[in-house]
Amino acid sequence: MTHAHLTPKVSTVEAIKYLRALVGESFVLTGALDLKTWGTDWTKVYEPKPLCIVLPQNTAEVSKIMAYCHENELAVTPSGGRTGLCAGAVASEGEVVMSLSRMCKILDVDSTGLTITTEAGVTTQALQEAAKYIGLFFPLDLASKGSCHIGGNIATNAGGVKLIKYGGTREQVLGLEVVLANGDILDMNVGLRKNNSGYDLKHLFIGSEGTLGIVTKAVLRLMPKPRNLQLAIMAVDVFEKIPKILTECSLAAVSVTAFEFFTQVAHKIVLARLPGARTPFAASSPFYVLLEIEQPGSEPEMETLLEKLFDQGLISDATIAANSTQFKEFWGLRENITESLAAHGQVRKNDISLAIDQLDPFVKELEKLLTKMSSSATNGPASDAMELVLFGHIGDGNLHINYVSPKERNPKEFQVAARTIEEQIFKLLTKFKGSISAEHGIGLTKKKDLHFTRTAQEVSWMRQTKRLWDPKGILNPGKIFDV
Ligand code: FAD
Ligand code: 2HG
Ligand code: ZN
Repeated sequence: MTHAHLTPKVSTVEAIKYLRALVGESFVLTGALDLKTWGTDWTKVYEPKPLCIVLPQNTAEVSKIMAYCHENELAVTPSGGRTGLCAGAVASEGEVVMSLSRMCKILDVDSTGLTITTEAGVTTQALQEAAKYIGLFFPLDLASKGSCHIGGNIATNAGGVKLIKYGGTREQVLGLEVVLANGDILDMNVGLRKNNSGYDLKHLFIGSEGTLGIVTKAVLRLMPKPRNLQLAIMAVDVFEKIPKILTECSLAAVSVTAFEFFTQVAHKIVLARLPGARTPFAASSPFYVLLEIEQPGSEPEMETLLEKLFDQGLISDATIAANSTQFKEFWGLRENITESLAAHGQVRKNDISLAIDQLDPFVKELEKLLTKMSSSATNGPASDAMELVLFGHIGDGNLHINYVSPKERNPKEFQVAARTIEEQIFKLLTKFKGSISAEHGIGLTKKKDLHFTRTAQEVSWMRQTKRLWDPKGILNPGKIFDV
């Protein structure tokens, strides 16, 4: 089995034999459990069917594997930590899965130039720890940091919880080394802060979801450590107050390092599913905002800000984390939403973004739409119930909408029911000029919806770009769009 546009020139047996000779017997996996495990990501919707899993140990091996696959028309799916949420790393049509897991060395940390040079298979957390070790800070931060690779972060242009202050992955990348479809090694690895000498090609690969090249190395920005972080959870009674709170933060000139939100439903599910989780509030509230600020001076900026927000009626309750244990607990209430939802039921995910001033009008229309849809739906059994759970990086205009039904529900029916609502939401989103993907990417799950966000002209240029860099279409075929 392979993609329709490819005609493999070698048998599976020959390909595996060649790859084993290249990287070593034990670094080409073909066992049923390995194929299942490595052929999928967090989405778990598509049936994994890779040809094999190959684990190169350096760029030269990646290059030889690509040259062989190019020559023999074998599809290749690059694979990182497999935490992706849109089936970008799924291999369901006989692809060679190229995992960068063995390429996990941090090569250099420069505390003068404030850079870190790394192989692509290093986890985000390992980079954070390496920076911390020398008294610096790597700002990319997401709940999957213990598993996801920097190569995967770059390929998805991951966002995370600190984007509001430091930017996303794209903003951290100073240099890249990429192996192209034909095996050529493209070194854009100089890592200069400033370099206006022609097109900055590295940006093409950031967010390209493994369709243009295999990221093998990166030079990334480091930052001075943030000083004296303060964290508060605020209870908010109506959504429209959340953007207003953000405005007040800006007017008060506080340095916001995270501005996250979740609904009462999300909060309840975390409290029910996360061992030891506690709510800091006596009464529940429809919405919660997690606000982290840097408070370097002696002024109690967080207290002053919260007082102001109370006086203006923008928040109904708030608690400031009193110590590092509470700091972790509060963050846990936000960062464990995804895991808690997965334990709670079947989940389908949206990851939309809007301009901040469009958030409130959009949410108002969304509420109307959902009321209309639920009143027109017939009442089925309890197992068919569908909850919409909202949370996300609201300070960036990024709203995660998770559709959740009990595990007992027929999975196909669940997907159909969730899709019906999703389509209406995407139509609404178009009206507000939003995007169907803020940070997770398109992969397989959202490719049919690309047109909601991108014009036909844009997609046509994307296709031409893909054909230029990968004329045979062997790199992660079928992801983002069909060529
Ligand atoms: P994978 O899932 O392995 O792959 C993702 C894509 O990148 C695929 O298309 C793959 O082919 C490609 N790829 C992987 N490695 C390479 C490489 N070396 N070269 C070229 N292409 C490659 N995402 C966010 O943006 N923000 C969040 O806050 C966030 N939180 C999350 C929380 C949880 C609990 C989970 C499970 C996921 C979360 N994610 C988040 C999604 C996910 O962690 C990110 O998309 C992450 O960047 C994926 O990295 P990965 O190494 O797991 O990549
Ligand atoms: C987050 O912000 C991640 O926690 C995951 O991007 C979002 O599960 C989701 O929908
Ligand atoms: Zn997110």
